[in-house]
Amino acid sequence: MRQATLLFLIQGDNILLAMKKRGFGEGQWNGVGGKPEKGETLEETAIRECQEEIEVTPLSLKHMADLKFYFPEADKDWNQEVKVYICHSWQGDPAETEEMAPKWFKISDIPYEQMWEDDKFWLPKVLAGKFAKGKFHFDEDKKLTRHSVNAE
Ligand code: 6OG
Repeated sequence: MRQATLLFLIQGDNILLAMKKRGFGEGQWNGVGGKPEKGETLEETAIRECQEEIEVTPLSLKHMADLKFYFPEADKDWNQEVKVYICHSWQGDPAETEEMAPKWFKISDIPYEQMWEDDKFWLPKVLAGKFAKGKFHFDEDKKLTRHSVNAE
């Protein structure tokens, strides 16, 4: 399965989400991230994608979750294994780019209804400091049909 990264900046009680302006997940809030380029480690991918998508350079990353996403359309390359990172220190101020429009939210006020349906099942655990492992199956309409999450 192809790999991808997902990263959230955290500052105190706030989390930075970014509105995806195009491509997979368009119109939803999410962390920043994407697929590795040739020869890159996933941490390098997480840093590069953050620079490209919101013009911020992460200075420290904490690996907090491994998630597997499955879709019925085998031809579309949507199935992916995503490593989730949180970041508490970075350089630069989040800025809007062609791909993403960043915005700070209170952790108590995360807009789960405007995010991928899986997020409400694992992100609260990650934000409580747990390492989460999950599998999520979606249907043709990108609705979640079944899932399992373990967190410790
Ligand atoms: P590009 O295709 O734009 O990378 N991603 C997901 N994130 C969440 N929260 N839920 C999902 O459920 C996701 N599937 C993929 C990984 C896609 C970006 O979107 C994340 C990448 O950061 C299906 O290169």
